[in-house]
Amino acid sequence: MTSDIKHIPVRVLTVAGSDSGGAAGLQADLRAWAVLAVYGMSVITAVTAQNSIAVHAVQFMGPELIAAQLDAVLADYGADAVKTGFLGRVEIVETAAKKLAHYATAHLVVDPVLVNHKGVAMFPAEVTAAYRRYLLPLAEVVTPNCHEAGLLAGVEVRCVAEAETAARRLHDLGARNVLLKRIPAGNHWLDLLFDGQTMQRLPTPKIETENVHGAGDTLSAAVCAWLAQGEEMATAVAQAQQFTARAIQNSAGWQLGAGHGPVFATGSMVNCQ
Ligand code: PXL
Repeated sequence: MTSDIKHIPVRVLTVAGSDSGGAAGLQADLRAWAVLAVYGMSVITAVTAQNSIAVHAVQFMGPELIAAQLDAVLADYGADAVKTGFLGRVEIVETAAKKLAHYATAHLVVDPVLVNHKGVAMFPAEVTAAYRRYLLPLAEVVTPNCHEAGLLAGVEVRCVAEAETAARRLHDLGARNVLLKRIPAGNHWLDLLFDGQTMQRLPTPKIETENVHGAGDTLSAAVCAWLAQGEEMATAVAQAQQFTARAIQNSAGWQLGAGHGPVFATGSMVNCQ
């Protein structure tokens, strides 16, 4: 017997680069989304050749192909929430912003990938300026680490007070919420969540491991999944923090690659829904 009721899965889209090592980028997003039981789609912005140690090569997709991918999925499947990750070029930031505005994306999570794991800028300053100009005004939430927040806000971010200043500036630049992550705070980390009114300080555990490759991607993908399911921002962030901590814990003891090993979200993680 067939049912008349047609169930539609929660649909999420990442606009991101491929990590050949599977730790970060669209692979991390799709893995997190499979665990969270939402339907993941991927618009590929670049292909990177990388492993646990370094990025060896990058080839960017042309803006026309990126626009065509966005049109293909958004005009047909649609998306309940979208996240952007590795964009890396002014014309890619601009193309993504134009299309996401055109399709009136319901929830947009902007993970501003601007620095490598050492905190060193990966792209020219014009790319940061393009995020400020085109993407931040569309973002329901922007999820920088301290280095990325510093670049975007044009201030130094070395402590919680400086991070709060940066969060306020990013809100002034148009992001409706700012999740500024992994601020060093003694024996734990602090994430800041600012909605334009309340600055929440959210402690997160410091898990002793080198295996944190893809942690930021996993966090922003999880926020995106919970927003897509209709959760409020504070709840989406709290759930995503727990999910990411469990994923880091899940892979903390692994020996995979000689550098920073992957964060591996799996369905066997307890209480991950
Ligand atoms: O973790 C940030 C990130 C996301 N996506 C891709 C990357 C990186 C970091 O290098 O290469 C494709």
